[in-house]
Amino acid sequence: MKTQTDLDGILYAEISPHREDELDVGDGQRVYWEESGNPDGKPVIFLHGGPGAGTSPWHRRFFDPERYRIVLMDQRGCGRSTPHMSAPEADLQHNTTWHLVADIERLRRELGIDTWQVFGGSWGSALALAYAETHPEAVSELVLRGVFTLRRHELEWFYEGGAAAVFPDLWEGFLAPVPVAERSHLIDAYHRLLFDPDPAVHVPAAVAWTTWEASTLTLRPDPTLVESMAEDARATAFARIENHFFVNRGWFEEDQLIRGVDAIRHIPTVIVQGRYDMCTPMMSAWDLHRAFPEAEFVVVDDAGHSASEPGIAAALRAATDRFAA
Ligand code: STX
Repeated sequence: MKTQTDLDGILYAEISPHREDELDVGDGQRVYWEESGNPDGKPVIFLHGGPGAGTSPWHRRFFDPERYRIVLMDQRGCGRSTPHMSAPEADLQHNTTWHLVADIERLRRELGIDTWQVFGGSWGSALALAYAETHPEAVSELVLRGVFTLRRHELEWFYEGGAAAVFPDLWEGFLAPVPVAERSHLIDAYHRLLFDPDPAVHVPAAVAWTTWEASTLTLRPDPTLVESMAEDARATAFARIENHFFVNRGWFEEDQLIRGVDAIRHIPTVIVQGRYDMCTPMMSAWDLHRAFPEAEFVVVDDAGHSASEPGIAAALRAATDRFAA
């Protein structure tokens, strides 16, 4: 991730959790969660990206620790949740969007929280929309960044060659592990590679998949971000989980998340989008804004995808500060 120094003066100082635990969600899965900030503050749940990226300590920094009760959760199979999907016997049959929505709701009840703010970027925005549209009564506000809704054209843009128009150099690295004959359906081809039991096949595929994604998240190259994401075990879980969700289109009907917004238009919402987001381009945030005009729509003109982009981080913090007041 970007170094702390980059975000000093934009986000809150780094803090430690005062509570860490795992929730047994059944299916042999244990979901890591932690609480930091003010135990009597306004509850917020942070939903990380990927899916499969896990949370990081700097994710606590979007929230005023004096005013927020900050909950971070590692979604099934990644981060500190177990079993970790880098394991050779990784089995993703109990890992779908709707399992994650149920896990979030289970955690809310476990923590005795009536309503909470839901803060999610990228995949986290898709999960936040899925959760809010399923349990609108549990959501006090929504903060969404880098909107992603897993529609066909979004997946094709990033994983089937659209963004190659901007990054032909990096795209060669994404194609490299895939046999030439299989390059017309890259998500499917990657599915075979990532779930091959041989680490000599699945590890390089996972690293190539993750390197492509990590290299295109920021307006300017960020080698530290790429290096941290492309480490073998982390990349394997990330690429497998993402690929599994994308092969299955998130278990959504096409356009389900945007069509479903009528259920949540009463919820105070901020949408933050980088103009030069190459991973989840602005078309999706725009479609959401059109369907949900009550939400505040903030376009950051000099930013890519990542929440660590200074303009994005500042807009997110402004949103959480306003909702805390
Ligand atoms: N995946 C987009 C996403 O949620 C299509 C995502 N990509 N990278 C990230 O998230 C991290 C920056 C969180 C690793």
